[in-house]
Amino acid sequence: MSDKPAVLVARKVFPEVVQRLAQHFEVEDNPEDHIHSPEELTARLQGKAGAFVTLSERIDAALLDAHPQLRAVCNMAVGYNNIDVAACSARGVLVSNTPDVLTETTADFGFALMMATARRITESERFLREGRWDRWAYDMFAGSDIHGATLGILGMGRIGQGIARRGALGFGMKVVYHNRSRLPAEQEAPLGARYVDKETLLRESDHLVVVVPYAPATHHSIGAAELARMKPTATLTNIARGGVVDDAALAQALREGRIAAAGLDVFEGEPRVHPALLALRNVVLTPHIASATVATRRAMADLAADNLIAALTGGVPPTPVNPQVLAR
Ligand code: 8YV
Repeated sequence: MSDKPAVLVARKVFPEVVQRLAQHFEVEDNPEDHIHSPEELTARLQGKAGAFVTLSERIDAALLDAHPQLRAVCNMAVGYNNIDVAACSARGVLVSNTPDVLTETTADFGFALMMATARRITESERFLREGRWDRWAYDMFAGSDIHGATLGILGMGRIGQGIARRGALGFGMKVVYHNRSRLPAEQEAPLGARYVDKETLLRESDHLVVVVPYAPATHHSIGAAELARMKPTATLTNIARGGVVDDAALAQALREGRIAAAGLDVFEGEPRVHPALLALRNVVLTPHIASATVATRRAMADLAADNLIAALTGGVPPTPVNPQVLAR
């Protein structure tokens, strides 16, 4: 028997990262990338002191109660709505996430998705591939401008600010935002960003990008009532979490032309996608890949591993979500 603590790496990740963890731990990994049911996850956590998890693994009170030996849950994601942090804290289980390392990559993608949506890139590509392009036409796939337009940001955290920076400094967009709290003046000023109430944000945005974390308080932050307040020419981009936008209400608003188009990287109940969205032409749909560059995914995996190693070897985890657990 080894005296190394045992850990679970719940999903397939970079072999180099698994090897690094194996220098410190008895690692049970998942090279076949099997998606575990809650029962299977509970079974695989048997005897594990730590878990390297992703958004696909739900860590709740029942699972924690079945595993009192568990001391650290390290998420390879900046968002952690898959983890009941309060239940972890109450049981002294450290939770960590992967902020900062994915900010710029995710902001790049959010901006690209917004542009693809406004300029109808995937819709026009489908048309071309289907062999339907036989002439020039004055209004063929005419979309809406990015430069000079009003960029609305719901959720002005690190990623929201990254998108605002791209819009203001790169494309001459006017930036309006709504957030739990207003940014300090020295952060607003270089972007010319204007803090507005949600009503004004919805009314003024030509391109609204949603970047708030998911929590009960942000559930369906954009639903039928909010969509009704937007411009009929506006686009909506969601790179936050499924559930922040009401997908059924969005599909209906898009069908009825109440907004022009939507770009969605996240979905309620993903990897399933609402069939009403799949039936629309004025949507750009991507499979939750905003952080997916090789370098950023590697940095996220390394940071999750750094947290796990520190948490279980007496070090200081770099990015804890519930640092109060460490003080005990
Ligand atoms: C992850 C994400 O790839 O970081 C996040 O919160 O949504 C993505 O970057 C995904 O959550 C996998 O855990």
